[in-house]
Amino acid sequence: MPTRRELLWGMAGAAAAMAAVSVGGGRRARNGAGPLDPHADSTAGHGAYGHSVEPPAALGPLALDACTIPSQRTAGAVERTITITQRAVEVAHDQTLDAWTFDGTIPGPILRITEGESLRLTIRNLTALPHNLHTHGAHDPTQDGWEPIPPGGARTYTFAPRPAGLYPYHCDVMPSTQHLGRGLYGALIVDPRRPRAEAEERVMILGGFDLDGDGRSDLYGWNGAAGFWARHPLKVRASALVRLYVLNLVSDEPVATFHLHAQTFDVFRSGTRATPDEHSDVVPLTLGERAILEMRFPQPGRYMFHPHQARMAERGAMGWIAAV
Ligand SMILES: [Cu+2]
Repeated sequence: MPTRRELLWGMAGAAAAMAAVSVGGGRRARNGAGPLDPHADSTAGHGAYGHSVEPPAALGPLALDACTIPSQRTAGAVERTITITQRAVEVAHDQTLDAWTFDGTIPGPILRITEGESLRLTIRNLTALPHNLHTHGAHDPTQDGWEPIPPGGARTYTFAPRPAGLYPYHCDVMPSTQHLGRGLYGALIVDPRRPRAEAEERVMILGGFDLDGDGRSDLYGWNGAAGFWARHPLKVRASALVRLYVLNLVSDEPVATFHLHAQTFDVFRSGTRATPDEHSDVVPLTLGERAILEMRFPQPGRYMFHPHQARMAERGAMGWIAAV
């Protein structure tokens, strides 16, 4: 039987979904070239592409940096406390998700550790429903994080994540479409003992936003906001080695791709090997799958990226990389 909170959520979600259709640009998406957004940054080419989802107006160009630019490689053990909260998060212009978050953001904080070192995570649940934080990869199974943490509860897990690679962490409480669709996911980078080459590093997590709570994503976005990277291109230095940590946390589609225009990249699937598995311009990622991509942009300019799934690209997941 649904709780009062869930009933309220359902009502609010239904209203949001109706707004998504009328305001969020389903109409504009279908005819391909909606009216130009008066707020659009002309340098981003926003609007001219016909991309219909506007990002939250309050988010400036640096707003998602904390979820996008990882810290430097760490040495030694890492200890973190992560708090699960419920809060309203604007995921597109005038589109608010009644979100569950790790530390207040979608996605949660980027976790980083060197292979073999100890990671100690304390998870506090300040919401009214059970949640947890389960980390992918190999570790002590008693420290996996699958146990639901009751409202007001906390648990601590200590483990040495292995092998080196890129891993998602996420809430694993059922139904996972809801717990992922409302924002409970993030990235864990496990660096190899022998450091990877110096690079400009960015983490890009594709998520779906289930505005009406029906288990189906209504909007999509990289690092917690639909339309953001179309307005505010991901900036990298031309000619520098760029390393993208790309994860697919969309819970209700069997596959998503990362496709880059005008440049190709090395693909390190799951980031667990030192040599590339392939070289391409598109990489398919099943649910929870991820890849480290390495590329350079010798020619300054704007390079489009998006999932090749049209529904996702048209509903917020198209963006630009600006090599400057
Ligand atoms: Cu949960």
